[in-house]
Amino acid sequence: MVLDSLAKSLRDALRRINKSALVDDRLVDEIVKEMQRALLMADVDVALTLDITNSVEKRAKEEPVPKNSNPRNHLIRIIYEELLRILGKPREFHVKPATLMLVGLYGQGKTTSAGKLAKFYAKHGYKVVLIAADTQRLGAYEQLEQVAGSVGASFFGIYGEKDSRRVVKEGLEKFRDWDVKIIDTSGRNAIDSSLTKEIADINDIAKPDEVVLILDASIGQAAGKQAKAFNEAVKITGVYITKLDGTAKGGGALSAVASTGAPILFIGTGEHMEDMEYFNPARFLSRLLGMGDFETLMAAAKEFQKELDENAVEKMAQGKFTLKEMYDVWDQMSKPGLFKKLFDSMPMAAGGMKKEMDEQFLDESEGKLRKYKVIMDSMTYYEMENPEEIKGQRVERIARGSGYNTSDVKELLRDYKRVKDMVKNLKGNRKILSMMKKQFKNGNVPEDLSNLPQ
Ligand SMILES: Nc1nc2c(ncn2[C@@H]2O[C@H](COP(=O)(O)OP(=O)(O)OP(=O)(O)O)[C@@H](O)[C@H]2O)c(=O)[nH]1
Ligand SMILES: [Mg+2]
Repeated sequence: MVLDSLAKSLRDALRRINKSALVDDRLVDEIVKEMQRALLMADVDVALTLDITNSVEKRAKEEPVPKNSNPRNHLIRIIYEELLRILGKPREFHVKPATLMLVGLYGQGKTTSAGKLAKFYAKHGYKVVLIAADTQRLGAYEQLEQVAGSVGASFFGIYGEKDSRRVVKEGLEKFRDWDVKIIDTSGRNAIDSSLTKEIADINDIAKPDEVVLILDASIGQAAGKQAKAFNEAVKITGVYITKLDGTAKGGGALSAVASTGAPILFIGTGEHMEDMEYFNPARFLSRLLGMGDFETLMAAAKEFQKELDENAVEKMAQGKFTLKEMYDVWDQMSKPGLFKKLFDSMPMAAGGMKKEMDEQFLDESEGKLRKYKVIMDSMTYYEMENPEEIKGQRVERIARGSGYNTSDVKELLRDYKRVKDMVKNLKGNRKILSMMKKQFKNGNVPEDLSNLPQ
């Protein structure tokens, strides 16, 4: 588990809030003190820690509790929102054909992460080549070749060649038709002029879509300084923080990098090739706090409130329901039961819709949902947004990437269409629409945190 002890302290604090009969200043003070201790132990910067915890204290003592919440949930929400601030903003990342250059100092995890990224892209059905541009370290060629073999990616290197520029030029030329090219560059002990020059040259030759800085989480706060220095030397487009599984200082690394404004794109959570995750601050925090569905419920509550204002219940009924919406719901609600819970909390039972939903969709076996998620993971952003374009070759590529058959992909598309039609049918049902609106207006949105798994 990532950031074990920070997670444990924060979870204990939330549990305590949930159990307390009364939210008073004394409880807030104790919780704030516990948060301070936990964040500092995780190597989060002192000033940042104080900023966050002071803000929690002030808001908890001064902000009125919204009428659709209660003091306990309100305090938890404040803690969640303040902690989220230290993780930075997510960067949209689209899985599509691309050239990636990985940079970083010695031993940060560049070569391992190159393999993980190759596997990630291959899972999406793309043809990937790993290019060995680390011409400095002995054995770098063999290591990358071995990694490429283990993830089923192609490999290019020139054995014994010292000029990384030549390797990159020839590699890109030879593997021109490959979808994804990942360049593993050489490290140094520190950022020096030879490293910046080498990276700048490779950058000119390869014109990569992404320049990803690889940083070892165990350096804690120092990751922020490194991110800044690299960003000044070469423009980085994202950061990959490795070894979050094996350090107590991960909180420091994440928060320090986020505070430089460099987006954290991925995290490495183990030595195996599948131990990598796309980094989404809100999702990461919900999981850390042991509330897989916390963010979703919050987001849903907020979203519905907003939609109400914009009259978007009708908008949704008019059709913005792509695979992306469907995926987000599934992805965030790891348990299908929660999906059902959300729908149950809507007053749809009145129409035949809920029954139909149950039959068609919600009560499907977990296996099917899991299968659909894997298939959707193999789709590109464009495909998720435009499901009607998924046919022919695309179906085949997605099937190949996910390890399922084309018939499974088609089945998913059929089910998606059914749900979409159901949502669309809402449009015609004025009675249900007006009931939904009234319900939302009453603030009757799912925000009951007391039932969440502890
Ligand atoms: N636990 C854990 N170990 C990791 C992770 N990422 C990389 N490692 C390990 O870190 C060590 C160094 O990784 P490399 O990928 O060789 O690092 P590098 O940056 O390519 O190193 P140089 O080529 O020497 O500059 C290896 O033992 C990896 O197994 C991770 O996310 N978790
Ligand atoms: Mg390496």
